[in-house]
Amino acid sequence: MRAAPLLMNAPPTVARLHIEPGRRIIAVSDIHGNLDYLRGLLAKCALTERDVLILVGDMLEKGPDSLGTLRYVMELSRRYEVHAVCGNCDFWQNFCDLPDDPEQDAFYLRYLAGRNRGWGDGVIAQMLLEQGVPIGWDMDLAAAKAAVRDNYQPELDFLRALPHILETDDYTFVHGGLVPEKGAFACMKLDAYRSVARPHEKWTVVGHWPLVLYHETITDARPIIDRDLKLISIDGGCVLKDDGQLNAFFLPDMTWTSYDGFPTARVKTDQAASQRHYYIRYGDNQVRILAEDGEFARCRHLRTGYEMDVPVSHILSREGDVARVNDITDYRLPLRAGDEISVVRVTGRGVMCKRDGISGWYDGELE
Ligand SMILES: [Mn+2]
Repeated sequence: MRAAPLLMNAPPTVARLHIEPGRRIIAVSDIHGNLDYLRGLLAKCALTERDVLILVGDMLEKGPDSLGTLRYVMELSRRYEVHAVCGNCDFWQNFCDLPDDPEQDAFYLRYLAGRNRGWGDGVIAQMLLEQGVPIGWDMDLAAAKAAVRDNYQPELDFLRALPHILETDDYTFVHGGLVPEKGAFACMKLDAYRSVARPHEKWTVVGHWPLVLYHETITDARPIIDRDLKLISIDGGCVLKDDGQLNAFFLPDMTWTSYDGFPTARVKTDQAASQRHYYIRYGDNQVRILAEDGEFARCRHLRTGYEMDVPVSHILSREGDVARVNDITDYRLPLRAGDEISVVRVTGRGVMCKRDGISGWYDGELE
């Protein structure tokens, strides 16, 4: 018997959960197949049986190990109290559960053979590779669906069981935004929810929209606690941003920690914050290239006219002297000699680095 597929315009499913007062809730979103970051973050949190771990969607896709992450989450949920909600990258049971349809199959073919538009193999592709099923533009999709259906029942069942909304006595967890009247898919994929959200009755925790995108002049991946909206946004840009991090948000304490895989170093000299800086980011990343000098290009942001030097490797595409660039800032971090920074990348003109969730540059030498 075929399981009922998740239909995008169906009402969201809601799970209710009672959590005994005194237990620590740890909310984590947007792991995106980065198992190393998840392990690193949970080690930093010192997860115990007393904690309630809530994964706020997008466990899978875009990162290196979606299948391994899924299995790790399933294993964790046998040893700890773990609850997950479905993100817009998580409902791959539909690969097996949807009735055959040419348009839908064309989508799955682009996802598999096109390596998810360049992001790399996702969970279904990894299952097929593990089974030795060939992936390519001429692949047999019916055979691929059968191979997944026959060999990954526990994984598919785990995904099928994910609710879109998780309600506790005190909190709501939803991946994109709390818009049940707009259907399941809207709850999973509501971009920049904080910009359109109305005040919530209960504190609501969301992921999906990388926090850095809420800032215009600074690259800040720290969780945002919006007290007017009773909204907590926690997506640190893990995988999606080159300098992203995985945030863990603790309730009821309203504190957080984060993990990234970057090496750390201490700075040798003081550095004052830049007075003027900008963050060119996804969705608003068109620049005119004014000059190029080996490793860097002088760029003028088209919308604002702001000029900064951008590593040439950040240029995503270009047509003549107009280009789109990967997220970049020219912010000089305020630092004191001896401060520890995460080193994102060493360039010929300083170190791209992070400190306390904020990305920027350091011009001096490292210890
Ligand atoms: Mn998402």
